[in-house]
Amino acid sequence: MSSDNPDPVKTICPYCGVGCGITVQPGEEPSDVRFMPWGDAPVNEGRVCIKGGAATEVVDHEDRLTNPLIKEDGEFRDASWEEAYEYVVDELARIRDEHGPDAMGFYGSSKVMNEENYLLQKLTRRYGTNNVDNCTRMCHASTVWALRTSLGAGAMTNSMEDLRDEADVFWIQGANPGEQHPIANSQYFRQAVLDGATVIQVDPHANKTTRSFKIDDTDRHQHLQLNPGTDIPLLNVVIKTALENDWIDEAFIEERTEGFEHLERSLRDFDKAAAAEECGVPLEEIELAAEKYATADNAAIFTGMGMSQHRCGVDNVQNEINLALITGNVGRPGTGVNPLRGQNNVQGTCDVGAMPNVLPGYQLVDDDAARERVEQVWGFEVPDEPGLTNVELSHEFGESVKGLYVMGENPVMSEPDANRVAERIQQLEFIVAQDIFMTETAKYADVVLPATSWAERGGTVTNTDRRVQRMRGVGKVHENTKHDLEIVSEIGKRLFDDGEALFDFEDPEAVFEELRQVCPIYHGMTYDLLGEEGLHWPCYEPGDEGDLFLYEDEFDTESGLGHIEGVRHQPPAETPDEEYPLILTTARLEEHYNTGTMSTRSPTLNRQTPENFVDVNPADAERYGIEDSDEVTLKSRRGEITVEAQVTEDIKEGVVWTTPHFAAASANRLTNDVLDERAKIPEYKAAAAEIEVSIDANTAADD
Ligand SMILES: Nc1nc2c(c(=O)[nH]1)N[C@H]1C(S)=C(S)[C@@H](COP(=O)(O)OP(=O)(O)OC[C@H]3O[C@@H](n4cnc5c(=O)[nH]c(N)nc54)[C@H](O)[C@@H]3O)O[C@H]1N2
Ligand SMILES: Nc1nc2c(c(=O)[nH]1)N[C@H]1C(S)=C(S)[C@@H](COP(=O)(O)OP(=O)(O)OC[C@H]3O[C@@H](n4cnc5c(=O)[nH]c(N)nc54)[C@H](O)[C@@H]3O)O[C@H]1N2
Ligand code: SF4
Ligand SMILES: [Mo]
Repeated sequence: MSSDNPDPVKTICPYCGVGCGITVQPGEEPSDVRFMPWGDAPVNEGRVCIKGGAATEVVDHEDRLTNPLIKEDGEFRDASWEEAYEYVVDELARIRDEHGPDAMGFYGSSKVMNEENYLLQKLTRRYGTNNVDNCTRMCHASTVWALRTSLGAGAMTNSMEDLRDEADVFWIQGANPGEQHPIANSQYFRQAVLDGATVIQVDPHANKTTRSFKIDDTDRHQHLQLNPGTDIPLLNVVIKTALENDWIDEAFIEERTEGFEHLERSLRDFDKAAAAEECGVPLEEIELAAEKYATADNAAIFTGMGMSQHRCGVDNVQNEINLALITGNVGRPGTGVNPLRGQNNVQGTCDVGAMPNVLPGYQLVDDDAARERVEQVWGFEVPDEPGLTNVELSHEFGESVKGLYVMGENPVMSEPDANRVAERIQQLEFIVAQDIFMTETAKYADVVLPATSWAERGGTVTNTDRRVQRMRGVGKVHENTKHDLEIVSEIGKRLFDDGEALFDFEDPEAVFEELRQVCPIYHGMTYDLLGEEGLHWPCYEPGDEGDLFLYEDEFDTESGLGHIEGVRHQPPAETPDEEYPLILTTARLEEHYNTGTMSTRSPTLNRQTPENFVDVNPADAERYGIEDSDEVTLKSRRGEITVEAQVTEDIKEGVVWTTPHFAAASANRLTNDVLDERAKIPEYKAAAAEIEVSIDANTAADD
């Protein structure tokens, strides 16, 4: 085995969207890769959280996929790349010929680089369908929808840097940066609080974010512990309080927004006291928080999964936009509406067009002029109808959808109502899984393609504040694995008559050069210009520095105005009843990462909390006869899991809180797959549930 590049390389942490720089140090053997700090890395200046420090632990894990696999009589056997490619290409061609191109679904990956996702979505479109999506659908799809339609771009309006330096109030709703974006929290947000800023956290659960801001005994941290799914009424109380007290910015509303009258009208008969009661938070507390936000010089909103993952996800985020716009808190440093993006490259995966309704740079597939611009560069026709989103795709498995190509996702665990996903995926005629590990999804595949990991190859990724950065690899650890780029390119070359012309690229930089031509917000970037600091988009021409914050003069909407629109409360699709009297919500811990394919294999991460658990409020525990550490069965209308109970005040009474991280007892066996109508994001954050002490753990345990 040989390593392409024996020198230490500066690259980007493969876990979350903060985009911390780290150094990877190869050892004597290519497999001895080690983590080292990158002292003056642009985002984190050398600091990392527990995941960044442990990132190299999984690179040479014994479970890595090392050879292509083909399933025969229900068992996998090793295959050559030649055989695997041939099988994949024949089956993709067969499905297109027999059922048409829309019978295939392609999942891009927020764990892989811009160039690789760019190529996968190009392959999807050349195949003749727009059925390509990525985990943003389960993540910030609703946020992106609301931001795009009401402000202009589906990304953070501001950057960590200006937020740290200028924000006086951090309004953090449904996000837990203390655990999910730890370096953003410790190095940027907490720093601002040490310098005097105030934090308002809106979350049913107390967590490391809560604890990280309890800095002294001042009242600069306020936690509004609301019932899941009551964010719209809570924000309506805040907005009405701001209106009543004239804490709004009339000049800003007049000059830069539209729709204010609609919002005002929608709240005319709104009953604040009744709403506060529904939220489960005292009215005075919400009013106090409203005063802090609306009277601050610069107030910034941070929004996460607690807002986006509801069937009213778009409206949830729209109401945050409403609050920001009426108080004039957009378009300046230290303000804005800021989704902390999830995976290391979810922002980039969306930017490069791995979504069913947009081409690279968020150009709509049904916009003729945009499509024609891209077609000119590509040299083939792009279908003009938006494709299916990934949860819609899985709802169609075995129906209109017959085949699936999954690059770096694990839908059998990550999608809601996972028992049903596992049933439906078996109805497909052909599945390819391209991953670094044998996932719960890959187990159902006909062909498994082994990819190199993040530490082994180069490319670019885009972090949560739109900074495009280069990743650099130390070379292959396992000889017979291949870079995602090479795999997709080889399949493209073999599958289409014009494949050689469309998919032949010398290296990731050559792909980036093509990407720039079709993606206006990246047009001004080159590998050389990205250098070690990276560049923020939008970066239209070489030499542009990119923008730290957006919308200084106007919004990127058709009218140039920010769009305000009153929204009404829509309770979760399932609310507690006699049979299922609790509300289940799901999220994650710092040492856990999504479906656990990497984090459960990392000794440092896995030893912290190696099994799933459920947080239960002491009052509920007493009602159900549950003691701390009891094994309990948690049930919803869709399934059950057996986990250990943690009896804690951290969770609100009437609510139970667990995680999707472990295959054997994943929250997604319980979650509801109802979708937001527009963004198609599932309601992971609220389902009706019941809990009981397990009678026999062994019989209740999962298969
Ligand atoms: N350590 C670690 N870091 C990660 C990840 C990981 O798995 N592990 N995943 C990455 C990814 S893909 C993403 S998208 C981000 C996610 O990061 P976040 O956006 O922070 O997402 P969650 O932790 O799922 O949920 C945030 C909070 O929402 C709260 N919540 C639940 N229901 C509601 C509700 O109805 N209303 C409100 N207001 N709050 C609610 C939860 O209690 C939780 O504290 O993190 C990224 N970073
Ligand atoms: N109940 C509940 N469910 C949720 C959520 C929740 O809050 N609650 N959150 C949702 C969110 S925010 C998200 S983002 C989704 C995540 O859903 P997924 O994206 O399906 O989950 P991951 O575990 O991140 O899967 C990433 C896959 O990429 C693989 N991989 C890593 N590196 C590479 C590489 O270099 N090449 C290739 N080919 N593969 C690679 C990993 O091994 C892993 O299998 O889950 C969603 N599911
Ligand atoms: S904050 Fe995110 S990017 Fe930074 S080290 Fe931790 S997991 Fe990696
Ligand atoms: Mo995510």
